[in-house]
Amino acid sequence: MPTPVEQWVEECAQLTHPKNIHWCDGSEAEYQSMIHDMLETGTLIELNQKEYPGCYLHRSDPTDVARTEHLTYVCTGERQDAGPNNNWMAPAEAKTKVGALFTGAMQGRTMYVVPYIMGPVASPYSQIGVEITDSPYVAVSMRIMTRMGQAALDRLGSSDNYVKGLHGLGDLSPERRFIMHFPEERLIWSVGSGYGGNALLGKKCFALRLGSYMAREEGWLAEHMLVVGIEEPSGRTTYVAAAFPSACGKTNMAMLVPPASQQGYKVWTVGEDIAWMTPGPDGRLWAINPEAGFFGVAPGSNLRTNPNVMKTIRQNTLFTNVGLTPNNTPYWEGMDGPPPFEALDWQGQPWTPESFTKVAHPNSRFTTPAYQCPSISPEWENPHGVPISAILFGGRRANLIPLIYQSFNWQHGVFLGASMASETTAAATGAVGIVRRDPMAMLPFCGYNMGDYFGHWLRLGERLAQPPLIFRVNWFRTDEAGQFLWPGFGENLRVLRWVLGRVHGEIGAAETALGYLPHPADIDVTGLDVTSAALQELFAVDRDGWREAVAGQQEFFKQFGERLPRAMWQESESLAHRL
Ligand code: OXD
Ligand code: MN
Repeated sequence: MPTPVEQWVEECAQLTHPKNIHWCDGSEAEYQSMIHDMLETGTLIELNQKEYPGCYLHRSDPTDVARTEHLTYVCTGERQDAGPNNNWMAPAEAKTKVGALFTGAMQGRTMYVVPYIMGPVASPYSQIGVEITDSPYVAVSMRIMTRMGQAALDRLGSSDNYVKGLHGLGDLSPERRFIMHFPEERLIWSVGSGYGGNALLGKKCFALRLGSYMAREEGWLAEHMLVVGIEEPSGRTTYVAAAFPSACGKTNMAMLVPPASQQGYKVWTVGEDIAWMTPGPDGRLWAINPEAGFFGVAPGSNLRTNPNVMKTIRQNTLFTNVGLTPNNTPYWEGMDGPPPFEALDWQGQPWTPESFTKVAHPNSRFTTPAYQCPSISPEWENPHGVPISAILFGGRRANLIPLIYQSFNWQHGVFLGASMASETTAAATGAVGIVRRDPMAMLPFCGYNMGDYFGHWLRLGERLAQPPLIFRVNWFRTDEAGQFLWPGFGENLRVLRWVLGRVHGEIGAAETALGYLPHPADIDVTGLDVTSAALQELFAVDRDGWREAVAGQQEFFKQFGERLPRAMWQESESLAHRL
């Protein structure tokens, strides 16, 4: 009697007609043999094995270099359940349309069956997925990003409680690219892209879009958040989760190295992109990192911005769309040292510093195992997770939003997350630098109507006897000349120390229209090139600017109609009133 997963694999094979089917066991030998095959076909290029042992370069199709939100759909029976925040297609129409693209799509190719666990192998909060793919690059990437192979099949047994993901490269044409989510069936269909979040289905598709849908049904949260443990000189460690939109420094904050002035502090990495958080029996919120690796943005990474990631990616790492030096090492804009005199760009074309083009694609990435990270937390695989004391919501905003402020309470904190906006980045196709609403940094990732999502957050807070404190942060304020007002990176620890002070009731705050703001004297700026005028600006409340912002927030809220919880609207009215 075939198990449910065997049955489903058979159905997919009948649809896509692969030449053969390979069930991935997740072993090292299997990984090496797949790498070997991809070196033969040119899908991977071997990097300098002395300097970057176990590292390879992949170049994706030039039209397939970032998540494509406009081709990503949530296919619920009722359009309203997907909400105005998602593209929607009726499930039957989606199956017909995309089914046609899958018909015979794997002819002459190998179908890889990739069973995987999202979360630590033995955690009660972990979930199982199976991705079927015709891309060996996707299969090996899944081995880095998840607990992949036999362990997942063993945990699944003959159960049908897993998320199904069917992925095919198709012809890679954006015309025939669709990333379809069927949350009511716990099913994902992705065709026409081999890149990142479009193709590694455990990540955005499962851990966030389907995850958020499942989390609402089951009473937990699936969020676009890093998780860190901040250890103080006293030895006390406090866990903080932080939501930032894509390519806004989550990986850097997750691996923050305290600057020389902050000796005795240590930041431990639990996760750098996604957190699954559940109320525990003690009334606290407990978080696990569902992933096992980092799929991070390469450009801008260097020994100053993120020394830990630079050490992490020196071995066993797949690089995608970075440049290549004559020494066969990876290169990207903002990497340490002078640019190479000559190199190959991300498409393999000759490049020199005079080329006036980017050597690496702005969304070029590394895929690397989390355990290699020097700052990985000893608790990162704790099956019970870590208790979260504070949640930060941060966007990339040149003006208006202070460096940090704290919400009055949980409900106000949910409003701070719900009213967040940020400038767009290269992580998704489309214009860069446009301010768009991005509640909780989840706009591209919430698998259901965001009005209902805000309601879910509000209700979940009621179950927490000790809810995390909620803050908004903005590392990206600039002055009139466009210069950053705050140095950011490791120096953000100075701001995080205020968070710890608030969590432990050890530091005061000023009550303002926006929320609790730090007394500027409580942010330690000794040794920094931050003038008191800059500090004033970082904590100023521009009332006119805020009145305009509230009007914008309300416009955004209106599109959710009856699905918007009254409390969210009331919060925006109260803010307007306080201004
Ligand atoms: C990511 C993203 O890849 O947010 O993490 O785009
Ligand atoms: Mn992300």
